[in-house]
Amino acid sequence: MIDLIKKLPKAELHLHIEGSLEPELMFRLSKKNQVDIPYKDIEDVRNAYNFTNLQTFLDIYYAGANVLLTKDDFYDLTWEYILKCVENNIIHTEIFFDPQTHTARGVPFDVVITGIKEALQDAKAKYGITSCIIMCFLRHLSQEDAFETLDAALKYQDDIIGVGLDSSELGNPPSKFKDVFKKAKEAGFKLVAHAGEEADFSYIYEALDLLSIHRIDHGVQSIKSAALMQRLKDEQMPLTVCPNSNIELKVFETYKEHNIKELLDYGLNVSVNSDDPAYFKGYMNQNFINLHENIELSEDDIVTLVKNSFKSAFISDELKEVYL
Ligand code: ES4
Ligand code: ZN
Repeated sequence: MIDLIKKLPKAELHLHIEGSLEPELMFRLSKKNQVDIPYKDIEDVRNAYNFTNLQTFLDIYYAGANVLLTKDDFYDLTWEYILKCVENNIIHTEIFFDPQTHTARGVPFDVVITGIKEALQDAKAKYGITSCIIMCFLRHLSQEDAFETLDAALKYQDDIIGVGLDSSELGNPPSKFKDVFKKAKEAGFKLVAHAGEEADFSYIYEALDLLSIHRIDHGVQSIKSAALMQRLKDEQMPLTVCPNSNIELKVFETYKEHNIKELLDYGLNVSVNSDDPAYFKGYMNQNFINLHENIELSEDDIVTLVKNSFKSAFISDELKEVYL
């Protein structure tokens, strides 16, 4: 089984590039840019990665991102993730970035997007890896702030395929961003949103009905509503599930309690993704291996999960045919 997991060409649909910042690169950039980080060594960092919920993770994740300043920093960050794609046999990836985390520190939007984009161009040239970029609004900030971010992105519509919604979910429902998602839709962006990660399934209904999203990020709380499950199945709405993340952030107490197999058996369009792999103990293959070691998944289940990623990717029908 582990052989099959490693050998299958895979796609990733839910990956925060800032969440792929490994401690080694964090230290290198901290020294180079003279930005302090609250750790004395790599071991100290690993010890700090002990989360009790989403917010305890986000506090550490935003602190880590402070070391990213220049175009080269964003290039190096993205390139290191691409090398992990090669190791994990990921042949297509859709990458989230959080522009507000950087513009709030005075790092221009242009520096961030250009560094990421150039690494992705090199990934295509050197490894044939295809990719797209999705810009996320931070939901703990205001809708007005999101509007400013959307305005900055309009210039980069050739580079940014879609917009998403991430950060602190509880207390920041999708309805808060209804108007900015409407504008993003009119501008032609694909739409996704984190929903039903920690918050209840009403957030998933809001994301579907008020934001008109094309995919749900996480969505594991949908299991609490039979009506919602039926709808997600009927619409074959993609759910980009992130098993390691859910365990590390205590959405489920243990791997054995993870509900991905129930979602899959019900007929939902679920995929496996790594979310913030530098913080959640592993990249794509490790997510599959952990699932395999804790949950009874057949070879067919693994193949279905992988196919669902390609099926739900923001790529042309022609490229989908090639990949499927
Ligand atoms: C995130 Cl796991 C998760 N949830 C919500 N927002 C995020 N940003 C980065 N990782
Ligand atoms: Zn996420």
